[in-house]
Amino acid sequence: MSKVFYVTTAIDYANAAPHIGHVYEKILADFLARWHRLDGYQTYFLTGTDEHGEKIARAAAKAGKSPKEFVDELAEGSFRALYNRLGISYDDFIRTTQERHKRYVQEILQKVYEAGDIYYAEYEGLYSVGSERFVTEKELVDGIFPGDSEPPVLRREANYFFRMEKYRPWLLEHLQNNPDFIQPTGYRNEVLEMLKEPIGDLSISRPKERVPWGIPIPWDENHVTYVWFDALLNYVSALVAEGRFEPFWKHAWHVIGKDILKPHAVFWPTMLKAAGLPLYEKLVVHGHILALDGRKMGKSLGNAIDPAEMLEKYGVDALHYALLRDTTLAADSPFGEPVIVSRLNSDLANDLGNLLSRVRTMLLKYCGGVLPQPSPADSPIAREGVSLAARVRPLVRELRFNLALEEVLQYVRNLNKYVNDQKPWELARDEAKRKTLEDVLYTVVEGLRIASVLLEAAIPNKAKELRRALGLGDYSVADTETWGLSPAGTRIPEDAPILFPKLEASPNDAG
Ligand code: ME8
Repeated sequence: MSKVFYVTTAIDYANAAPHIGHVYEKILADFLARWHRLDGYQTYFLTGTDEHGEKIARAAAKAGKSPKEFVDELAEGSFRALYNRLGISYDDFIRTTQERHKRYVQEILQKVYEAGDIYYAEYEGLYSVGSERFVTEKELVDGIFPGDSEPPVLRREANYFFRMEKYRPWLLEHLQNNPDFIQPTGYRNEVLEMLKEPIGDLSISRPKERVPWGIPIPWDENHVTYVWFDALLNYVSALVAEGRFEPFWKHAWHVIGKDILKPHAVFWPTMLKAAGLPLYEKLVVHGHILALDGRKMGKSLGNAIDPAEMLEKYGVDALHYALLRDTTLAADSPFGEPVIVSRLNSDLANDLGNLLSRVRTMLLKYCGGVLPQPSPADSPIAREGVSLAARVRPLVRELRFNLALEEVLQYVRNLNKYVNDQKPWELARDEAKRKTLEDVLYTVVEGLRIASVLLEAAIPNKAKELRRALGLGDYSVADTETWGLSPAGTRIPEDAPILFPKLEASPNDAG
């Protein structure tokens, strides 16, 4: 039976440069994609940019550019370029201004229209341009929709509407029957709460005279498609255009932030149902990245960290690792430079990097740089190693990435302790203990091989570099469940750079 996995991120609004929240989400999805590839799943990973709507049109006008020119620069020059440098292992990058996407949106609109689920009506309500949707009085805090910088505006216009309310009982039942559909559970409960009361119908068009920047409604040239109806369809349009709807769609996991829960948990499933498409498998919701003082990060507050600068300073692996290890999906997570520095020093330099350099030094000194032939092993540390994947795998599937990484790091610490206890440097002084010495060193190499594979989704470059420094190639997660796959006789390279150079002090200490 072949295992299939499809993971997506929210497509970022191409209206300003990417921030650390955007990067965090892409790293979460990248971790899932890499893990599933390593664990034998046929995997497809989609990310991209959301390029239509009022918010973008306004930003373009402010920059004195045409919307197309504006989004081209941001999507390619900012978002995609940064994600490439960050090692985000996407298989496809969708932009909602691409023909392949526009064509599909029009096809689905036509289909839902013909099925009778779209009607024309006049509507009056409060509109949030920041969030690009009508909001209810109940959703406002002190007259403002959370996250917006301006209060919503009262708007009255004739639009096309999607009969969303009609699907509410069905959606509620689906959520009740599928406790894992929206995870972590706190977000699922929020959605169950939303669905207790009428959700209304969804306005899915905008008059072209007011918002010309959008996909034309196929049967009415005076209207363009509402940006959310357009954007959500990216998850399917990208697959259809590339002939990959099968086998991937049914296995879709959407990674999104908590502020866009309603569009993904309410609009999107009902849209899919009306279009006669199967539902996605899981909505993976994450909290927000906050400044270290627990406040929202913002340019105006002066407490934002620039992801490009962090990448430049600390590298791909440390940034991925710290964002995965020091956050949880269920809540907002304070994050900043000192967090990266302390994780880099403790887990990566002290525990992992140091173990590698210890074992390399001893192999070169005592074994001529050649991996010895081990005796058949049944030691506690070997048993712990081969059973590690069975503990890490469920933690990944349950979205507890921090705990999954901690599980592997605990094993690395146990390996360090094993070296301290076995004292290879003492064994080396006694020729009668030669075999024991060789077994100890082989055990450490094998333990590091296992740990490196189980950490690879979080430290993709360094995990490979670590194995290269031991003369080893690549392995799957399943290969960590067998002891002894590091080939005896392997010659390790004489020189290898320090895996994670330790940083002297946190930038805060340095002033
Ligand atoms: O919402 N911490 O785009 P977007 C963590 N185009 N994640 C954050 C964050 C923070 N501080 N701030 C934002 C959109 N995000 C739409 C999506 S999907 C069909 C359309 C997350 O650029 C946010 O929750 O405003 C979202 O998942 C993603 O960044 C893109 O946000």
